[in-house]
Amino acid sequence: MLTRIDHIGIACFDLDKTVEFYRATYGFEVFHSEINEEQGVREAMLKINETSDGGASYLQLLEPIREDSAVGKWMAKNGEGVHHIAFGTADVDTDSEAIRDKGVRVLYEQPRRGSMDSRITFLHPKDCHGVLTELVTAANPAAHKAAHKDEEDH
Ligand code: CMX
Ligand code: CO
Repeated sequence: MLTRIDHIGIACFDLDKTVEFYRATYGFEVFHSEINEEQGVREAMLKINETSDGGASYLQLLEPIREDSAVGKWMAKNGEGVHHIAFGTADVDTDSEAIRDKGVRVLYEQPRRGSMDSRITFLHPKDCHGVLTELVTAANPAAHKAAHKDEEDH
């Protein structure tokens, strides 16, 4: 079951400058950053809020590290902007197979590694009314709660 908006993926030319924009304008801080070689991106996750399913919602800022990556190719055509949305689920395998059975193209045979060791897959934008859609299972949904509790305890 899809239980939250996990993140909105935003393509940008300069990750550091874009992070600074979100910090200075809205006060959002970087929760996590990494390079995902397979996806061809440098990325920063800005946590917006925790969600009732034990997860959280983020903005995912993405800077391509290769022109031929999915984000690099998209930016060559569109410039900066919203690249995809991602729904969170406790079970990406079951949910993506159920969606595949409905005739929507799921881009990966098996989910792959996403941000913060999550498991991710994508649905083809042409089968989703023009929206590239990602499904995400967090590495350890309970970890969000544990981290938050720790903050409260101090
Ligand atoms: N949103 C909406 N439409 C999109 C799109 C997007 N992000 N990316 C491509 N499209 C559209 C294109 O506009 C094009 O439409 P037209 O034929 O009408 O022009 C069509 O889809 C095909 O696009 P393309 O430019 O030829 O690109 P490809 O088919 O080579 O790749 C896709 C498209 C979706 C298969 C590829 O981007 C992909 O595999 N994406 C999943 C991986 C990914 O996006 N990784 C980066 C994020 C990582 C993360 O979130 O962690
Ligand atoms: Co994403």
